[in-house]
Amino acid sequence: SEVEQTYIMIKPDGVQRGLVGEIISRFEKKGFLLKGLKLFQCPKDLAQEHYKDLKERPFFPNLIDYITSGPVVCMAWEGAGVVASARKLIGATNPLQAEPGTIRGDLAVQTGRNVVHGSDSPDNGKREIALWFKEGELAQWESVQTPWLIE
Ligand code: YYY
Ligand code: MG
Repeated sequence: SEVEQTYIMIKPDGVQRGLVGEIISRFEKKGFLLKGLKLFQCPKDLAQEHYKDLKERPFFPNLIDYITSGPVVCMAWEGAGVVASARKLIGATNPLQAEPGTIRGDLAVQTGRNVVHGSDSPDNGKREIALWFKEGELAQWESVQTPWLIE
């Protein structure tokens, strides 16, 4: 599959619950390449833009309050097939339905506190990384692991 990028975000509950290292580790150990990383207090307008497709849903105001309730950890990860693979690592939206072994399946119990976000398509990966990161915030680098991960 194509090399692509996905936007992964540890939500405020993940930060408050001390799960930052645990969640980053899941992606790091899998073998994807970290391109961007920051702790960030999200303003309301950015949260609304990020979730604009959901703005007519009844839970939208709660969702915006939740995402802006404390700092989040913003990440850009790169790799072949990273978008779909990250969604699998994250698990189903409702943590009670998420499989054990996934981040939400292991670490969360409620949809409204599901600890992590992941882009749902390569196009949304691009859109979301452009939304959350400024020019120059992504690193250009190569990991020494790459030849041991990709033949
Ligand atoms: O991509 P994913 O996060 O798994 O779910 P979405 O359907 O895109 O919804 C985004 C976000 O909205 C979800 O992670 C929690 C919240 N939400 C909710 O609070 N209640 C719902 N019934 C559906 C989604
Ligand atoms: Mg989504």
